[in-house]
Amino acid sequence: MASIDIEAKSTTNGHANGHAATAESLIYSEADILTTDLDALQRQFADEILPAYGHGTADVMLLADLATARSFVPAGTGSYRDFSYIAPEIPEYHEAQCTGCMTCVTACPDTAILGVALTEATLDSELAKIPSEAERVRLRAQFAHTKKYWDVFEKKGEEPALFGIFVDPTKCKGCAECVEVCDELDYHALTMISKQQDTLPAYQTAFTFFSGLETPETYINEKALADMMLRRETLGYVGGAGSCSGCGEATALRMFLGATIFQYGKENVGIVNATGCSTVYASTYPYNPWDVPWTNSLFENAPADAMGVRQRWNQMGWNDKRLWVIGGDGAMLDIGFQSLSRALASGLDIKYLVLDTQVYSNTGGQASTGSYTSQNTKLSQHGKAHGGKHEKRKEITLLAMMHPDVYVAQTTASHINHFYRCIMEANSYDGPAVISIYTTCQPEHQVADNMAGHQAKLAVDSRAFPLLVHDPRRGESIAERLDLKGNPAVDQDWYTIKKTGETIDFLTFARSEGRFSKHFGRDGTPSEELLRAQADRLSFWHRLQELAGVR
Ligand SMILES: Cc1ncc(C[n+]2csc(CCOP(=O)(O)OP(=O)(O)O)c2C)c(N)n1
Ligand code: SF4
Ligand code: SF4
Ligand code: SF4
Repeated sequence: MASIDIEAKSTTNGHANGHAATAESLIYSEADILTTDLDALQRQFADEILPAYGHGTADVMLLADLATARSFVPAGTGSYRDFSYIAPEIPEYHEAQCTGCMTCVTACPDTAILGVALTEATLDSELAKIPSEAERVRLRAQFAHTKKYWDVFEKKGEEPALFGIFVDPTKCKGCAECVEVCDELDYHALTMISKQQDTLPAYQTAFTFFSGLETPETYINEKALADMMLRRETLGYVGGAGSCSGCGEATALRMFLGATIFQYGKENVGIVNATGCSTVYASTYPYNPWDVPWTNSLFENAPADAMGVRQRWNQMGWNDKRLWVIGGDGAMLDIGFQSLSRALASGLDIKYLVLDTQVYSNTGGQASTGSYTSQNTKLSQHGKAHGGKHEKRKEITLLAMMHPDVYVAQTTASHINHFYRCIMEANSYDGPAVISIYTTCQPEHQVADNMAGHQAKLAVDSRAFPLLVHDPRRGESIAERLDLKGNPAVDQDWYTIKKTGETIDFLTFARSEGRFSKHFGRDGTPSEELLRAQADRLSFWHRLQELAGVR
């Protein structure tokens, strides 16, 4: 029988499997590994592993043990991670300006800003449990009278609710994305402040108070999709992931899971994740942000892995459980395309989420076939001979549509309703579905930490990444199935802002990101290569217009 030889890092600890921890090296048989007592491992995580990592003593205290051998990490351990030391700033909430729109809660990549709506009576009875008068007053001031939860309910003759926003100081990475989205809506209810000595304890007290509150179902309007995250269960991506501050992928992941849990419940979702940033930041041992079953396959074969899971689940009668594959543009439309194509052709009821950063982000930013023409990447470096990537971009949505009866959508996390609708339609579709999502990657796109949503919106407005939905349930022809709703000026080449007369084209988009900066002369003149990229984006847009019957 095969065995695994793990060098013990310490000789002092007890061990989950009853092995004496005195040897220099621990030998586990395959049987040991396959018959691991998972309950014991869970307890070991709670009692030893997480506290040791929390205190920074893991390196010297912990054995390289069976949990490590099995790559075992229990669900949702990210909630124990403390990031409070990494950012000098944190958002401050100005309740008087808040409308309760939930956009900040939806946009935060780290599940670090949350909302609650509750009646005055409930709030008062919860506050009454706090002994300090000053504390009660401070917490009471965190709640707003909004039109959405107060005026509207009052008008209907129903009990109105107060609304509050709370920041978890242990999860916040200080990216300021929440401030940006609130400002874009012109509400200005959040600002970044510098952390002072008393900031973190005050935020922690407020967040602990928030954690004991629950929004009653009456105030969760199923039609206002952004409200889904008022239901605690939808926060199945708990934060504590090792993603960069402001990462555009993480927001998309939180939203996809929130919508799926909202529809099907936490017990009915499973994830197969292709290697990429999303697996590395989701399994920086011992922390994992997923509160649902999750497995990491190889980089290029996640759809094949999911085919096995789907068929086993079906044998067990679990046909209704939702199975999602997550992967980057590298894993899904570039090197890993063959596996995806095979799985789509099988017709199996599996959903695929493509996190399109237009580059192999995790390995340092190499070009994929999803990179834009002229893009400066590690495999298409901008130099004297070549101005960035020479080839044209490959479009996963067109390819997926050419497979038999696949639900296909392209969207972004900043188009909240469009995004949620696509996820929910994919979930309810009886067959394969591919959702391609524009995901801002700060280091590789060279944009600021608070710009994920802004850049995603600009990518749509500039035809860099048009929104689309192809739903085979709508009819036979592609024109019947394909919908470009949500894009500005659907029947035009480019979108022109009426107020200012400014035309938003691919050059506008490129000008706003560092990855294209070398294409502009001192006076702002674009290079030949960039103009070729612009022509490619227009040609793709024309193709979509033609297929949708708009052109
Ligand atoms: C079979 C295999 N080949 C290559 C790698 C190395 N590798 C790990 S992550 C990665 C890039 C992932 O890029 P992408 O799929 O675009 O996801 P992103 O990191 O951009 O989210 C590569 C090449 C690997 N882990 N396994
Ligand atoms: S985005 Fe602004 S207005 Fe909307 S809920 Fe958040 S803080 Fe309130
Ligand atoms: S600053 Fe960033 S991490 Fe912190 S709450 Fe806002 S969006 Fe979330
Ligand atoms: S490198 Fe890019 S995709 Fe990866 S975690 Fe950072 S921002 Fe997200």
